[in-house]
Parts: sequence; C-alpha cells; structure tokens
Amino acid sequence: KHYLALCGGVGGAKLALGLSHVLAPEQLTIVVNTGDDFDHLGLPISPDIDTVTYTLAGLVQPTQGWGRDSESFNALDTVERLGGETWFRLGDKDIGLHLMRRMMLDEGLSLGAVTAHIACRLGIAHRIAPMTNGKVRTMVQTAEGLMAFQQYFVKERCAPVITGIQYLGAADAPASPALMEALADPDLAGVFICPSNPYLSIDPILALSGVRQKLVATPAPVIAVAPIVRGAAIKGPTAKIMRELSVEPSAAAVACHYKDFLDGYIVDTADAPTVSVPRVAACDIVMKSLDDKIALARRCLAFSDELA
Ligand code: FO1
Ligand code: CA
Repeated sequence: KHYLALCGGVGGAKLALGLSHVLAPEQLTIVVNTGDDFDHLGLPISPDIDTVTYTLAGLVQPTQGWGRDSESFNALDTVERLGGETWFRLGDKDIGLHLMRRMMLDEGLSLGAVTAHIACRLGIAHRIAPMTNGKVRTMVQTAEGLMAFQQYFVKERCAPVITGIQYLGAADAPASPALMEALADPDLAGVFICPSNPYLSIDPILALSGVRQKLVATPAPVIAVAPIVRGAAIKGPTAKIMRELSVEPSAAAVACHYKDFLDGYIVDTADAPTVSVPRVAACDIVMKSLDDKIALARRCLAFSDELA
C-alpha cells in the first residue's frame, strides 16, 4: 500500500511527521507546496519544503515551527550593515542549506533532485518532493495592490486585506514526477490533504495541470484533515483570509472547498455536528506532542481503510 500526503508548511509538516512514524519509507510520498518559493539575497528559498524537511529531520525550531533550532543570525547582521534586506529572517544554519540548494540548482539539478539529496543527507528516509519542478508563484491581490506571497506573509505580516489569490505559472507547470507517480500508482491506498491553509498551501498544488482531475478520478480515498477548529485557524491567517474572501471560516466551509474530490473528512470533535459533507471522522485534531501527530496519522490510515 502507498499513501500520498499533500502539504504546506507548519501544520502540514506535523501530520507528515506523524505519517512518517507509522508508514515505511516506501509507503509514503509527501508532496509539498512550492507556491511560497522566492529568490531572496540571491538564494532560492522553498519555505514549505524546508519546514517539512527540518521537521522530519528533527531540526526544526519547535515553538515557531519553521527554521532551524538554536539558530544564529550573524550572516543577517552583516547583510544589515551592508544595507541589505533583513525582514526575512534567514539564520546562519539555514543559509548553509540554501548555499547548497543554490549550487545544485545552478549545476542543473531539478528542485526535486535537490530536495531528495538534502533530505537524504539529513537522515530522512521518506520521500519529500516539491509539487512541481517548474516555477509557480502565489500572488496575493490586496487593497494595496498585487503582492508576492512572502512580501504579504512575512514583510506585511498578513495585514493587507486579500481580495484574490493567483498561482502564477500553475496551469503550465507540470506536476512533479513524484506527484504524478503517486497519483498513477495502482497501490495508492489513500491521499491525505494535510491541515494546511487551503488557499495558500493546497490550492497551488490543485492548480497544477491535471492534478485536480486526477484527485477526482483516483479510486483511492481522498481524506482531508480540517485546518480549522471551532472557527479559528490552528495557526496562521487561514480564518482571516477566509473572511476576507467572504467565506465563513469553519471546518465545514473547508470541506465544501474540496467537495469535488473529497471522500472523507477528519474534524475536531467540537466541529463534528457542523459538518454534513461526505464521511466524517471526529477526533482531537490539534497536534501538540509527537504522540498527537502519530495518533492523528493512525486515524488517517484507519479512515482510509474504512473508505476503501
Ligand atoms: N516566517 C516569518 O514569519 N518570518 C520570517 O522571517 C521567516 C523566515 C523564514 C526563513 C526560512 C524559511 O524556510 C521559512 C521562513 N519563514 C518565516 C516561514 C515561512 O515563510 C512561512 O511560514 C511560510 O511560507 C508559510 O507556509
Ligand atoms: Ca475519488
């Protein structure tokens, strides 16, 4: 049996970590959003790939959920003295990884190959892959104009009101070989949509040419884990963005957003009565400890068995 997880940054990485504890390496493909990627200080930043990689390698800064643990910022201090931009907090350890990513991409390796190399060297046995080897850029339409994603998210701290979102390049970007192979695998036994922001982390993956149709068509159960509990995002601006897009921020609304391919939906016990869409499983979905992540991963697997 093989499983596919679609995920964004911090929330998605937590479930991906749980899944990596309950599935053998050859049973799991983790496909990560790259719509947040950008070039900064000459370095190719893939924030969600890095968050997933650092999380599975046990290197992530545990309270913020992204970046390296016990990080220092000496390089960034020099950037500041030299008049460069410092709003995006790249730490010294993180810069080391980015130097290697820059070098390997310049040598002509694909982002997928670079991601696999880094994961392997950091001791990760499971497959982490970008959603595409092409270039997709999430752009946010705001009252203050069209903004690149990291400018909106980090520099402006999600303050501007969103009126629309575009995934530049997505319609022409081929899904990565890892994503295509997983979706075509006759042993595919479940697709898990991690509790990531539907608009910023999952929709860029769905916008790639052919992906949404393949999710609709796959005989494997497609199961999402709600990123919203009691009307509030577990982390990040999901609820704020939904309100700005005139969608009521609720677990039910996220299920509705995925309705064309969703077979099962895992929600927090508190939200179970509010959700009528497909098959629902209710449990405690807020992942704090490693045990929470493993328990939710087991729930996902059991649910995919039930729906098979
Ligand atoms: N998020 C921030 O809020 N501020 C930062 O300065 C920041 C730096 C950063 C550096 C490397 C990296 O891999 C991620 C980083 N993030 C930062 C997180 C990230 O940009 C966002 O959480 C995601 O893009 C949203 O999924
Ligand atoms: Ca289906």
